[in-house]
Amino acid sequence: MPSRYESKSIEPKWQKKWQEVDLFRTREEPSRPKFYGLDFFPYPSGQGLSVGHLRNYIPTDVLCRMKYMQGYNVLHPMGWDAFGLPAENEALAKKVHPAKLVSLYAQTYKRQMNLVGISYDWWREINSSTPEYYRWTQWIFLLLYKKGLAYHAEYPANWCPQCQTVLANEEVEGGNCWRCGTPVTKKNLKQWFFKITAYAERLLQDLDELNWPEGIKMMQRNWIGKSEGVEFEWKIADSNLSFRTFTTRIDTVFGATFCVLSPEHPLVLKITTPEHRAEVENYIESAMRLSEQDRLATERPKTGVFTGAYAIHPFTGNRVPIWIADYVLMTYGTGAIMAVPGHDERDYDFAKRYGLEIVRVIRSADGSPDDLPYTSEDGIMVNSGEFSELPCREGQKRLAEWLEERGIGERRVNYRLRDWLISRQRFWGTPIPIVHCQRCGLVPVPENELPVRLPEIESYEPTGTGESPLAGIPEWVNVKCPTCGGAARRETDTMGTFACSSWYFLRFCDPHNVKRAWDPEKAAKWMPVDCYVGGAEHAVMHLLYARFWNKVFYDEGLVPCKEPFQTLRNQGMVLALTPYRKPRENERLKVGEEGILITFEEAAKLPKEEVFYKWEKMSKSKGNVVTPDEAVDKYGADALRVYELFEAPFEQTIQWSEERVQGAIRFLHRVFKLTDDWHPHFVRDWSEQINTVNLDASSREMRNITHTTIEKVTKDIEDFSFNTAIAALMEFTNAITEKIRIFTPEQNSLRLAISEAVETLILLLAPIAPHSADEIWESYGFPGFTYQANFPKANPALLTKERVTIVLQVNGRVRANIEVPTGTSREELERLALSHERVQQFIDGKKVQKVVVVPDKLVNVVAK
Ligand code: ANZ
Ligand code: ZN
Repeated sequence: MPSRYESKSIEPKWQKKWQEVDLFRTREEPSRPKFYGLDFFPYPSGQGLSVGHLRNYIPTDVLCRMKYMQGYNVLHPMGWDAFGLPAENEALAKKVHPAKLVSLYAQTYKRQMNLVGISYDWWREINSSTPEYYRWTQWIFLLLYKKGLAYHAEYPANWCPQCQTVLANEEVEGGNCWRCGTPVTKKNLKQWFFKITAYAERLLQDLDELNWPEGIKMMQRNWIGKSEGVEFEWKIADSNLSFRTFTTRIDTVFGATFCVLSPEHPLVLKITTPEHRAEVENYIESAMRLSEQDRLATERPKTGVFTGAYAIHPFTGNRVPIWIADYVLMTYGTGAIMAVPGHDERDYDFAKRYGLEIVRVIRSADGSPDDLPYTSEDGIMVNSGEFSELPCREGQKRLAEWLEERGIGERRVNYRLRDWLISRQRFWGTPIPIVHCQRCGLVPVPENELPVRLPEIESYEPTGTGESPLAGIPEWVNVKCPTCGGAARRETDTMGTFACSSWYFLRFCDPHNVKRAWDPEKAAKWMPVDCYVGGAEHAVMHLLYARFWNKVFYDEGLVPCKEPFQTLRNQGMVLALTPYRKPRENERLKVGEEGILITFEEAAKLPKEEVFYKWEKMSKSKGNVVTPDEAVDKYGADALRVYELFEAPFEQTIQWSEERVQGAIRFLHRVFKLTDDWHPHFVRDWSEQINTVNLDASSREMRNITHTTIEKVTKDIEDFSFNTAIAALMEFTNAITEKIRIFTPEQNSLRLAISEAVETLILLLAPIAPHSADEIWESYGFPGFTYQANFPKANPALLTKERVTIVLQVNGRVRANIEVPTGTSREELERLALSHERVQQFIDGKKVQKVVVVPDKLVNVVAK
């Protein structure tokens, strides 16, 4: 029996044994309930994993292992999100095919995951860049195309000049490329889109049912951005043209003193008068250079130009000037607004800048001060003709009806959500299975010709013309039209990787199917994912796209559930201490930096006052990465697991600490020591006898501790409260150690109770520190693996303590403790307190005025 946690000798041994019997191969016994636990599938980068990534994988592993031991069929798969720019860029730099790189990196990831004992079913491993996988991504593309949910359209795409590719709106962060930080520009290209907007309302409504972090749901709601308002028509003065505006505040319409069209609005050049033409054209050109994000930035000064044209106000008949300004977007509402400077911030700034008329049409309801712009919707309408003195909300209804009766406007719902731009002008992605024929137009590649394979090529250099490198391979591009047999060209764009990750959770249900993307019956067995775990950075893109596709599949009868991910959890990061040197005189720093990154060796050589440290996310560029390999070598996999779980609540960021890992090691040593002190044959026969003998008080107490620990650990793991689960196991370990210390061989009932406790400890520990648990399990002579044993179940009859400690106070100060049976009556507690020697001593000579009794806790005697 080992008396210490020796990671080096036990961990490789158990990993090998698990692998030999394919222990984690998914069980599919029809009589059992199912549990699908999933980690976001990673892009396997050349850097390999850091201990930071494990904060995602270890907790899911603990939950999945527990569920399996509880009798569930557990699906716990892993795969690679292998397409995409990073691999392509690296392939370019290293002149190696991206497929080679990716499979190499995936092997490293897999090895590192195994190194910490994650229980993935590798039989289900998938790689999104293999033809066996992307064939079905293409099949799904065609399904969407057939349903009218994929279309080809000209669009001023976000263009990253550095990556030389188009970016989705979601990939633009503050006007910059999310990947490389370069400012994003616009480029007009024909692009493929998925019509996610058709599902906007369902994507919004169904969020309510999900067990997701509230913050992520909020971000999705904001991204979908539903707003209810009124759309109505404005006639242009002295012409038969008109335009429509969308407003959420029709109650302010009497304050509309001008209108603003987006610079891209098709009417602009038609209505601009000759004397304003040059200025308008200049303005349009400068606006085109800005990203949507820049144009919306509230802190930017509002600029615009007058077109020379006027519109007729539908309520007052007044002539109002029509301007163009870049803060009005063509992609939202109607691309034109009624401007109400008295009650809208942006319109107010604009009117101030250009000296346009500002009128008040809303006042506060209670007469409280209300400077302009006054934006509250709780006010009263004024200066609004027959609608004056109506509360805003009432007015909104009446004004909408007025417009509807006259047929010049109607209530409308608008969404901020845009269609999903899927085209990428890159090589390393799923080819879009479409052929362009001069005669037939867009022709889908017939299903039996899928996959459209990526060609083997020498160079993946982007063309920089906005076309993918595939366009430079005539043998691949030039094909016969599947419909008419004439000359045709393949689509050369590939799909962004969010296509691959929008259905991979379904492929895991049926990973080797060569006839279908997945068998709907298999999906019906496993879906939805019961617990999905990953970083919060996927709040919008991945999680919204995957929900959208799942809904399309649901409508097709391919999946059983409206939502793919029932429960979502976001793990905290692991930060590493990173040394910096203070800048020297005349030394310039990059924006956002406070010092110069140095290594620990450099830091050791510098004078103390020149060095400072920061806690930062682990990354290769910072040189602060701790790899699983190093950590496992130094501390052991189980110690690493315990450390990461115990250090802080699951969602919280932790600071990597060698000292604290030592704490985890000490805990594991204590467990080994305890089991070493407890004879194996004791543990083997307790269960038959424990219900037949009379247990003494000490044994009953042991059993109570055992069963309350089972209950707590089970619930805590279920709730992702791993740190408190481990805290409970630490206390449990101490309690057992104490009982073993006082145990003498003639105490037969205590022997049984301790044996139960020891076996329970091993099994409760099994999901958390599986190598150690199996080692102890074996040394006790139990067959197989802890993974195959039943997870302990708490016996409800043993959950209440038999005896409790009551604190006795006099005038609020603790004077004594007594032990009584749980549930002792108030009267009896009062009697026991008043007759207690120590209490009597303190009330001696005083008059008892009151006795406060809190059953099972305390008695306070108030005496003066
Ligand atoms: C007049 C008005 C008065 C407005 C007022 C607001 C407050 P949400 O809630 O996000 O849907 N708007 C409409 N289309 C626009 C576009 N293409 N580009 C920029 N702004 C646009 O916002 C709707 C409001 O945003 C609309 O209501 C409109 O301004 C503006 F006191 O109309 B409002
Ligand atoms: Zn054709």
